[in-house]
Amino acid sequence: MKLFASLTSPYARKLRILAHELKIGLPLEETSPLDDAAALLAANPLGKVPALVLDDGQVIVDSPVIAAFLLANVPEQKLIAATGAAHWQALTTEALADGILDAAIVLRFNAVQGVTTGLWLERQYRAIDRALAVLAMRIGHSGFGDICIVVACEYLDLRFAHIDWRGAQPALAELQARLGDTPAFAATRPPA
Ligand SMILES: N[C@@H](CCC(=O)N[C@@H](CS)C(=O)NCC(=O)O)C(=O)O
Repeated sequence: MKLFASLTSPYARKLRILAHELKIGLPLEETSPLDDAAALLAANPLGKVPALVLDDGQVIVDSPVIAAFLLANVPEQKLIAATGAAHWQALTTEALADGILDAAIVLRFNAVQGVTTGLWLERQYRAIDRALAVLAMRIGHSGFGDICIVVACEYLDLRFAHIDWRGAQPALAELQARLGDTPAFAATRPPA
């Protein structure tokens, strides 16, 4: 199988860290979504990364779906409860962390076009702040959830150094300090 992804995509980084922890080989087909490469568009008509292509040609898109696929391939994994309330809690943590990424990507693509103010952008900043506060209370509920949280926080470091999430949420800072240097995080840190 191969994962269409850029080295800076935080959604892809979540999957690469997960694959590392699950000891699943996940070869990368390095692809910038903005290039609209034919191979990516053939795999994912949305033109987004990450997209996973299996050896039989089957395609899986959207990082939560790909994450679920990877986790399902290792039944003895301990990163997320297989069923029950704890399972849904962990997936909700993933969704909140991904939601921070979604808001950050809106800010990022607007900034690239020179748009840095406006009601819609302010709304994204508020969503990020609120979600960070909630995620700080969800630390330690699941290994997978903690990975998702730290991926989102480190993406803010990469693109929005002015967002002082460490000052606002010291518990997140402590989690990032604990996980950020583990081999999976170190091996997938995006180039500056
Ligand atoms: N919900 C998707 C979001 C993926 C996403 O937005 N990826 C960005 C790169 S980090 C992208 O490909 N953007 C290009 C575009 O929106 O056209 C997921 O979780 O995989």
